Amino acid sequence: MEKTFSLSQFSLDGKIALITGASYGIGFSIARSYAEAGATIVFNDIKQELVDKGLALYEEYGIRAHGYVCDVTDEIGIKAMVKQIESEVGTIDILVNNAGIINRCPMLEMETSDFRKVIDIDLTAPFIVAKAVLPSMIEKGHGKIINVCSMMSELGRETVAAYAAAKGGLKMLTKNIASEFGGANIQCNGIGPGYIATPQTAPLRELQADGSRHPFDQFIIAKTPAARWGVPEDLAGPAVFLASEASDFINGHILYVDGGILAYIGKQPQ
Ligand code: NAP
Ligand code: GCO
Repeated sequence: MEKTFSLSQFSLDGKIALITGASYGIGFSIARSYAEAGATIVFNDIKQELVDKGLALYEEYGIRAHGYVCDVTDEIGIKAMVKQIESEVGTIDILVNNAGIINRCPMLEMETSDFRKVIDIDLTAPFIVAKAVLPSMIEKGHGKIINVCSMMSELGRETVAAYAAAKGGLKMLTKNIASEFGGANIQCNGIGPGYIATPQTAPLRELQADGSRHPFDQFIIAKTPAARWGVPEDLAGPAVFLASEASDFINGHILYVDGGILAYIGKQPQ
């Protein structure tokens, strides 16, 4: 009888994965799950101290990761890093565009230069890194690109104009890479984390002077059917799925991992 399914479809054995900005937070958690699934981990971060901190963390979990210092917005630097990875580790099978920043600021108070910086890191950099790894993927005849999108790829809110514009753009870059390179057996999908407890969202969860929870923290719990913040580990399974053979016929899709936020209109008045 023909075998239609095997758990080995989820294996990343023998694959080389580059995860950007993965010294800690969501990137680290995705990388850890890839290592667990059999992949060799390569990551970069913007400063040597961060890379060293990341390497120590990977080692704590028994993972022999390869860390590089590189700013994702530096096109020449990224090209050189990808070349170096190819000669030191091997060609990249899986790219996760994870590095990102947020600048929370009311739109009328935001400097255009600050808006541009968010677009540069959260949208232009995934283009730069994808462009650097695609030629080898095309040559190899396969590749997976996973862009870390956001609730803000779909929704807006006060103070995040630049971030929402960048993550909305990243959703469309994802669909475009899928469209342009699907024929070369390259799948480009997005993962859209909900509100995840990481240093990036720490200011939204800070305890108030009187010991009560931050109003935004309470707002998120009420908006999330799962009634909790996500943790980076919630992204592990979905991220492995999108990097594995199991998702080979999924292309240009954004997989939201949000505890149900996007499905929910909000609590009814009692
Ligand atoms: P994080 O804790 O701030 O980690 C982001 C990482 O990217 C940091 O290591 C950061 O280094 C690095 N980075 C920033 N700019 C860089 C650059 N130019 N070049 C190389 N590395 C750079 O963020 P996170 O919460 O784990 O988020 C990871 C990704 O998920 C981001 O794209 C974020 O937008 C997205 N996301 C987060 C959430 C959430 O709720 N946390 C939800 C949806 C999407 P530094 O420490 O030096 O900044
Ligand atoms: C914010 C948050 C969000 C999250 C995330 C949601 O200020 O609203 O930081 O943007 O980080 O991207 O998916």
